[in-house]
Amino acid sequence: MKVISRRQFGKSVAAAAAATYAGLSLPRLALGEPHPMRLEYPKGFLWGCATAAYQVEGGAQADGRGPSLWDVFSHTPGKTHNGETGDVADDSYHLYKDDVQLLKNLGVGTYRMSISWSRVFPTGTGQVNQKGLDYYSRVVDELLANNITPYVTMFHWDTPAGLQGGWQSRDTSKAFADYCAYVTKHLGDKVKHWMTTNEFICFTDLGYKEGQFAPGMKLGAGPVNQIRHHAILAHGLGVQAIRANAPSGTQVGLAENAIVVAPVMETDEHIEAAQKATRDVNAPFLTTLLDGKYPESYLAHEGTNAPKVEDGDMKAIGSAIDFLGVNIYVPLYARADGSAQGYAMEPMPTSFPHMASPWLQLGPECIYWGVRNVCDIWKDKVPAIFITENGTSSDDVLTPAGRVEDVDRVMYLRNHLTQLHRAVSEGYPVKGYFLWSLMDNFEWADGYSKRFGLHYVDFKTLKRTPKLSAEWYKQTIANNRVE
Ligand code: PNW
Repeated sequence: MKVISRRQFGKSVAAAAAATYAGLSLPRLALGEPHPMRLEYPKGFLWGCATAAYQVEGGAQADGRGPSLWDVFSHTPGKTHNGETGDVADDSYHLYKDDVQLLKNLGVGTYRMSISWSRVFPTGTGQVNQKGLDYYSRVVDELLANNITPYVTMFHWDTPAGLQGGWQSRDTSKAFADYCAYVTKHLGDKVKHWMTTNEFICFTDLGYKEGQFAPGMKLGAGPVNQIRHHAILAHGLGVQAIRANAPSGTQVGLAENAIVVAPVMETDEHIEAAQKATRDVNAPFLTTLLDGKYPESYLAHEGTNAPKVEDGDMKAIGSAIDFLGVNIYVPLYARADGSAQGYAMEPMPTSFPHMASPWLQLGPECIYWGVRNVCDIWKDKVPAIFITENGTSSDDVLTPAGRVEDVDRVMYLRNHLTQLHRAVSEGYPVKGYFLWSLMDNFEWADGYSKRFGLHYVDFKTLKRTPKLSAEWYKQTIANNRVE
């Protein structure tokens, strides 16, 4: 039996394709020989890590920072695990140089971070706090000096507490645009990639409808729809403000946890059903933003609770974006069912496997369908796509030898990157991947009880220790393929 060596295979793809193995037209490799291409990513694919200001910075009152709704919420008894707060978190406010070295050691080309609005504008609007802006200037300089490109999110949930009414007020959307304008004016020469907001649903519905996140309210459908509208309006006005104040060539997008609907099986009818469902389940946010209008079905469903829209709002909301960032963790499933809407959502069985966070159900194909659905549906409106978050919690244990054997995290990541590779190889414009997260941090209502980091953080000493997953990610980046 003739065995084609790796080198021959690489040289002559055509010959390899024609080779037959047991009657099938498949390239022939020796059993166990690694595929010469393995799961390689394209040259220039951007590997990164993500964090958010309130989750890592600490320094809650340092240098004139004003309180955010998350400071207020986490200090309210009963709202977070054990009453934990982001007062100190990873103290990245003071240890940012160490954190840049962690990034450098991983070999990442980029870092997604966010700016704490109330560091720059302590009450959200009006008086600027120069020291707050200076901090971000130092962080960005440190990243650039280490050849790491900053991708910066303007708002990752830490609404300044000084803004009366928070997202219930339309003025907050306008204040956000002013804040974006100011920040891009002052950092726009160094930062070329901006995201306006992170995950609409988490600072609107979870904060104002479910009450699980700041500010912990439980409002009805009318006010909640108006809050959602203010959130997407803030994004739209933010895009306009960034474009008006940043040098040309600046790229603007957002990071959205587009809800992923995977087809129950990959046949045309079920794929079509999953894509119809994708439009519907994302109606108030991504669908409206990319369509530039609210879907008729959403307006009809909400009736008198539909949002009040002013002239110019939809134009701002539908502003063209340079890239779409999607945060992808979990799938939902749909099937075609012959109904008027064309699909049925599948209930998730209680036996569906999940990671250390109960909500973090394991279905790695979600990253493939997350990319494919939005690109198929919105095509040219999504010129480029980044995975702005993907990762998992794990019940990490630091051994006396100083190791964390987080094989479950490695399993999660490997399977997601395998599925992402499928999207890339099919030609979807995925440009980069940001792993959530660089290090363990303040996991919102879960406090410090859920660890998402590649680095283990001892929250007493603030010592960072690379986990097995950090070694794995380093290898993956170095070889530009799934390891
Ligand atoms: C994201 N869900 O939140 C956030 O952007 C991060 O700040 C956060 O730490 C990370 O994911 C891990 O939770 C999510 O229920 C919150 O599907 C909830 C969900 C997904 C993402």
